[in-house]
Amino acid sequence: MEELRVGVVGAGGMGSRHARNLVFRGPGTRVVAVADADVARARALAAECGAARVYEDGRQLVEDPEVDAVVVASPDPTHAGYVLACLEAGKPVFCEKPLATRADEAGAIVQREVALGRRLVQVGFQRRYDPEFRALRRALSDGAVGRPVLYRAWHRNVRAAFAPDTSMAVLVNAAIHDLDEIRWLSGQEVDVVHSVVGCRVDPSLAEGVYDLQLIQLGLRDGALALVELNLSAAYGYEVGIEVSGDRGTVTAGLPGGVVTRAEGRCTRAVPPDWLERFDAAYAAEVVAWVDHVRRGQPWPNAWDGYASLVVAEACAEALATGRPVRVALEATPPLYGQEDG
Ligand code: ISE
Repeated sequence: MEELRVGVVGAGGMGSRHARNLVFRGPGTRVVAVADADVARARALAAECGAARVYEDGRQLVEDPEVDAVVVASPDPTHAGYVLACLEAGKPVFCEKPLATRADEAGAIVQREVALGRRLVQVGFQRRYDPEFRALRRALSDGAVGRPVLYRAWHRNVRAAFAPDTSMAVLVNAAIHDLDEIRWLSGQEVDVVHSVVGCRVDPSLAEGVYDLQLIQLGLRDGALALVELNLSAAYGYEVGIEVSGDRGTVTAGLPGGVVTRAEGRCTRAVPPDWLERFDAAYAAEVVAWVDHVRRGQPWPNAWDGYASLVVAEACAEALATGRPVRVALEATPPLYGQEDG
């Protein structure tokens, strides 16, 4: 099988992580080009990955005929533009989440793919490749807890990875994972955002920017979901979910690993960030992407990226108005169908 020649747009934390995973943990690929507005950073990553080409402008990388497929891991607001450029060039693209920062931009990507009649976009919702979350998904589909009626998720960062200037930015950069996770685990679309309330934990944030949000959702099958998102939890990075069914509960994300008993204490370590917590998932998702590129079946796909943004916008509206917001999501186009990875 021919080697896939990959170009990486964005040489920051996630771009570097994906590039290294492709080079050192992903068989059948070569990273041939790196682009970043900070050319020195692009050059350093290119040197590490053995990539010959360096660009300041990601669009030039997308158009490079030596590049077969693209990883987009630039700042969130630039994602949609690069993904559309990849679709114009007919190149498969792995886009770090979020697919866009607004639902209408993500909707334009879906429309473009539907017009092309093939799927070229995979979105970096890495939790879908985490062994523990996948085991929980299997337990649910095996009926281990009966009919799921409540999804109770938590998502805690030590501190925000960036300085959010709006509560919407918090939803789009961080809660988007939880919204996708609930869609994936339940196999349901969100029907209504019952409420979103917020609290400013980090006093350096502007007033009205909530780094702690509690999100209550209703799913189309009548099940409920509650997400606790806290970007300023200080003590470590934790992500988990408990799903209650009508016969039991199943939980992923409880502290695991080595237990130390010393000095009158019994302790387990909590990871400092998502790079450590989801190390295996990040490797698995790009390895799967390479395979998906060959089969033309990226997962999670552009529809997943779009649907989660529609819910995020409804959450922002519920937060701003204090009222429930019905989620107006059109029918899934047949191009996407019902699937699991
Ligand atoms: C970050 O951008 C991620 O994608 C992490 O997975 C998430 O947990 C974190 O909250 C985001 O800021």
